[in-house]
This record gives sequence, C-alpha cells and structure tokens, in this order.
Amino acid sequence: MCGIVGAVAQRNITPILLEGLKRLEYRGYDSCGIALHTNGELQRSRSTARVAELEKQIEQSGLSGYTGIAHTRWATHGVPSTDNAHPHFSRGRIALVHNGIIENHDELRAELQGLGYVFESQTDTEVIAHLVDHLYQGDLFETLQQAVKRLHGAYAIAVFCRDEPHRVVGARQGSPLIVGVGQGENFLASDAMAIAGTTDQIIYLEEGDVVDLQLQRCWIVDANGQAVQREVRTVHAHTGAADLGPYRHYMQKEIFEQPRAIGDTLEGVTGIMPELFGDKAYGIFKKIDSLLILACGTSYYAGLTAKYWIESIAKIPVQVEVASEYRYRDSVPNPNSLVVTISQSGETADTLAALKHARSLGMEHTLTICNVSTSAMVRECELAYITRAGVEVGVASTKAFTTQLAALFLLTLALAQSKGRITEQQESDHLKAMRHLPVAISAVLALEPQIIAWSEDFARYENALFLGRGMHYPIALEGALKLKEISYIHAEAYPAGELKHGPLALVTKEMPVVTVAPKDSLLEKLKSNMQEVRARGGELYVFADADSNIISSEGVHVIRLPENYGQLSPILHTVALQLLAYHTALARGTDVDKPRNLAKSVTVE
Ligand code: HGA
Repeated sequence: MCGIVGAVAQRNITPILLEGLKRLEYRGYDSCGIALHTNGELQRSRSTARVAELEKQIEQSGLSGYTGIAHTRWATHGVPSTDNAHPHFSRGRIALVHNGIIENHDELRAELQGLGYVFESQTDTEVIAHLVDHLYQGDLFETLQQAVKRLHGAYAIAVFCRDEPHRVVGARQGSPLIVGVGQGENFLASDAMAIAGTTDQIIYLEEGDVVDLQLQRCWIVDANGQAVQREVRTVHAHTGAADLGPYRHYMQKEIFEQPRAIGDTLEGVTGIMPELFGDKAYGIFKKIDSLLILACGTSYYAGLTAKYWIESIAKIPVQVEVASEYRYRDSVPNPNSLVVTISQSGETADTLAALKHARSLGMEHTLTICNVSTSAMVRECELAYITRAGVEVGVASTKAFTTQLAALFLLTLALAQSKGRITEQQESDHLKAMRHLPVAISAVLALEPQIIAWSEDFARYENALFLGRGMHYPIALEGALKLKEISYIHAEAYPAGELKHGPLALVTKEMPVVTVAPKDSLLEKLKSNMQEVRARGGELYVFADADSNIISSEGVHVIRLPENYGQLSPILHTVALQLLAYHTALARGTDVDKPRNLAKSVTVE
C-alpha cells in the first residue's frame, strides 16, 4: 500500500526519493508522485503509471531539489488519478503526503471550504494539507503537532513548507513511519528498505510521535507533546527483490523459491525448544491455557491450519479470528491465552490494531510469526518467530504462507513439549519430516507440466469450488483465495462435508470442483463427497497423494503428489494449488504480480 519517502539534505535528493519509491513498489500502488522545494517554490510531478514513468517525467522536466517528499498511493478515497495522487498542495505553500485514512475528513473539508480553501482532489488527504496551511504561523513542526490533534483515523504524514526550505516534518498514528538519520541530512520513509543504501541508522517512530527533520536536527515529541529520545538502530534492511532470473513473474519465482525459503526458515533449528520463539517463551508456554490467533487473508488461513495442528498435537484450545472483526467485536478475554499474530509484512493495520485491542483487554502474552524482523509487529510482541521467506514481491502470497506454516508447526511442537504432550521420539520424527520438506516441495514443483495441462482447461471457467477436509480445509480456502486473487475466477472453498448443506446446488458441468484429497482418516468420506459432485455432472480436479488410491476416470482428473506427508501434507498441497492458480491466471492473461485493486502490504484499515 502507500509508501512514503522524504528527505532534507544538501544535495539533490530526487534520485534518493525515486529509488525509495521503487523499493516501495512491491507494496502495491495505483499512482505516484514527488514534490520538491525548487527555487523557492513547491514543484511536483505525479503519474498514474509506474514509478519508472514518473522518473522519465522528472528527467524531462529536470525537477531537482534538496528538500522533498514522495509517495506511492493505493487509493482509498477517490479514484486513482493524477489529481488524487499525492503530494497534495495547499495554497502553493504546503506539500503533504499521507498513508492511512482520515475518518473525519468530511467534517474537516466542510470547515476548510468555509474558510475559503478550494479542493482539487477527492482524497481525505487533501484536508490535512489545507488544515496544516490554515494553522501555519511560521513553524511547521508546531503546526503539525496542532493539526494531528484534529485528525481521527490513521496516518503517517510527511510534509514540508515553501517558507522553511530545510525542514521536513512527519507524524504517525496507526501507519508505519521511520526516520533515517544521516550526516548533515535526514530522511523519512515507510520502511527501512526504502532508504537502505542511503543510511542504515533508523529510528522507528512510535504511535503519536511527531518528528522535526532538519539538516542537523532530528527532534521527536510524543503524543503528549513531550520531547522524547527514540533509539537509533543499525538496520541492515534487504535492498529489495532480486532479479526475476528465468521466471516470468515474481509469483512464479516465489513459488519455486519455497524449498529454499522453508530451508532458511528452519535453519539453525537443531531441536525443538520454546526458546526458538524468544527467551521468555518457556515460562509463557508453561503458563498459558489457550491460544488466540489473529490474522487477515492468507495469514488467517495459516492460523486456521495451525489450529488443527495445535489442538491435535499440543492439545491446547485455539481460537482463530479475522483481525478486522476481532478488533471491533465484544469478546471474552482470557488473560491466560497466548495471543499469536501472523503477518507477512508485520505492518498489517488490522492485525496491529487487533493486537493492541487484545492487550487492552488484559491479554499480555503475545507472539508473532512474521517475515520482517524490523516490523512494528515484531517490535510490539513479546515473542517472535521470523520466517525467512525473503522479500515477497508478488501480491498473492506464496512463500510467505508456507514459511508461516513451517513456523506454526514448530510452534505446535514447542507448545506440546512445554505441556509434556509429546515424546522425544515424536519430536525427532516431526523434525526429520520438516527437514525433508524442501525435497518434498521440489517433488511437487516437478508436477508443473501436469498442472499447466489442467490450467489450460481450467481458464475457461468463471466459477470454481474447492473442497478439503480437516486440516486441508484451510488449504482449500487458500487455494480458492489464490485463484480469485490472480485469475479473477470466482472461487469458494468448503469443508467437503458441507457440500450437501448448500453448495451442491451450484454444481453443474460448468462448475469445476478442486479437491484436496491426501490419504488421511477422512479420505473415504471425501470420496463420497466427490461422488455427490460426479452425480451432478461436476468436473473434479483432484490433488491426491501417493497413497490416496484415486484414479482418473471420466470427469475425474487426478494429479498425485509424490508422497503422503502426514501432518505436513497441507504445505505440499498448498504448493500444487499455487501452481494451479498461477498457470490459470497466466492462461487468462491477467497481471499476475499486481492483481487489480490489491496491494501487498495492507497498511490501511
Ligand atoms: N486515504 C489516502 C491514502 C491511502 C493509503 O494510505 N493507501 O495505502 C488516499 O486515498 O489517497
């Protein structure tokens, strides 16, 4: 989602701002822009195309400056258009970018219009620019502190003023913003990766902070207006995604990276121990009597899969909640519950808010499974397991999901050990199976040609049903989500036993039914559900495994995964479903890495 970069320096910062925007591109955006202090005036360039286009535009105009801000926008208020793209100006004096949503924008707009301000965009952001201009009396830092008191909602803001050429001011509440401290220059950005290479000295702003950046000054006040010192950390952020190599899309590359990603995620795990999750994990795992997992989207399905594992192996009750629902509903808190958040970026606004909500209800023990070690989620949780998927560029999550599953399986084993519910032999068998995952995944990837053959056929459908049972039900959900995200085929997933309670009414020749069918205790029941589909003319696409004993016949297409992988089978079946979604999307000619309307890092509510 939106990305922010800002700089105050003694050199032309245009290349730094553009490079920062490129590094934030993976988050997803629909327009971009840059504003600079040039010859005593505010100048800007905005585009609804890619950052590369903006760069060309800037090369042609020769725009340069020592102070400025830049932005990638993922529209929430107002269509993606040049007028709605940030930076927004007010009276040629204030330039401002924003990430988040201002909930009282209507009220503020009416007030500012009453004062004579003319709005050029449909965004909520423009009200902040005019509000800052209205309150400005010569000190931008003071002004922003006053302005944010009028804002309801979430924001990360970077702003500069024509009349103070060597100053950029920032503020955050509910959206990420960091400061990069340089020598005689300072920076603002949505994450450390955006300015990696320029500085590795990073301050993570806290909720309510307002920061004043000048050439030699980085001054922060907290939500109460008190001056605060925030720790400056040395952060070696990844400098972005590697080349595509032989792959056509990042998603394909990331699917094929999964053996490496899972291997890296498990690297250094020499045995099962709670301390893998942090020094205090042993005491906490001993104490807790249940888990509350909070997540969104794909991460939510990882949580659902973990519920099956944890309840079956560690015998601890698990509740899994969609973060955006949990944060607003009345729930009954259990102070002895371990709150587990799952997020690829560690900046997912809904999950962060749900975490805070859980804490406010008295649940103090928190753990996160996250792919970014410097993220807000990791900083805010007591315990963490960092997956090592590497930068994920494709909007549809692949390697981040399977590495989350690997981490959650480790969590299952560590919890089971803490509760004395697993033998040493079982631990070592599970660990052996986990270590074999990279090889087992490679064998599934080798099925690609068979999956391509299916996808050519599959691409003609407009709807699809996915079925799974037990711990493969969340995998069916994830398979359906992948397909809809990137191919735009409407797909729904059901636990197969639910078929007769409704979705069977949809089954016709035009409704393919993808079935996740490994050999497990529910397979025979699943086979009956498959018969119900065939009896209505539905076409079955079955992902079986070496032991499932399902053979292809008319209307029943079967791809057999090479191994029966027991408890870890969800990970292997996921890989097959990812390939099906990818190749179907490819056959339909969609923009696989940047599906319409979606963003990678969901930093707004
Ligand atoms: N509400 C603002 C910014 C949106 C945003 O933060 N997206 O990630 C707008 O619509 O321009």
